[in-house]
Amino acid sequence: QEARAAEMERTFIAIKPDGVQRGLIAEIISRFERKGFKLVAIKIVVPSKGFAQKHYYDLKERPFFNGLCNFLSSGPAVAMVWEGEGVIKYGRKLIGATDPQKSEPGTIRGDLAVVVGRNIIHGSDGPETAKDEINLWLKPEELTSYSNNAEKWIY
Ligand code: 3AN
Repeated sequence: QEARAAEMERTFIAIKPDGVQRGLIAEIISRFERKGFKLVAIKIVVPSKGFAQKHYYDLKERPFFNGLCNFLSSGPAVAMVWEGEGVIKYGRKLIGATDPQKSEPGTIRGDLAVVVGRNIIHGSDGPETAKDEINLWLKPEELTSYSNNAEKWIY
């Protein structure tokens, strides 16, 4: 059980400023929590513009890059690390397609968002990105590792 916990997959999830302003923090956390994923780090931060540019570095050539960085740095965001088997891929499933017009009902964006520029949540898209984003947003001492009673019923 201890060994398993040490190897468990982790992903970086952020509630963007629109999600925070709309009072959706608990709603979003609840969906990951009820699924059976474990919250191992959380903080609320106002990202600087430079920080947002680092986070979205891969999109720097896209026409919406500047607006996107302004948006992410426009107010508090909630930075989280979630842990669990398959959490990177399944987290993306919980989130839904990038464009809320295309995300299915039942997903976070499908249920709670309307346009791509205000899609309320970010989730890492693969193991490498997850590692990079966790390192970018959180200090090692902000990450926890613990077992709870639920996991022996989940796994
Ligand atoms: P995802 O967040 O689903 O991984 P990405 O990585 O393709 O999607 O895009 C990152 C972010 O860029 C999206 N969450 C969205 O806020 C923004 N974005 C993507 N496409 C557009 C677009 N056509 N116009 C405005 N913003 C966009």
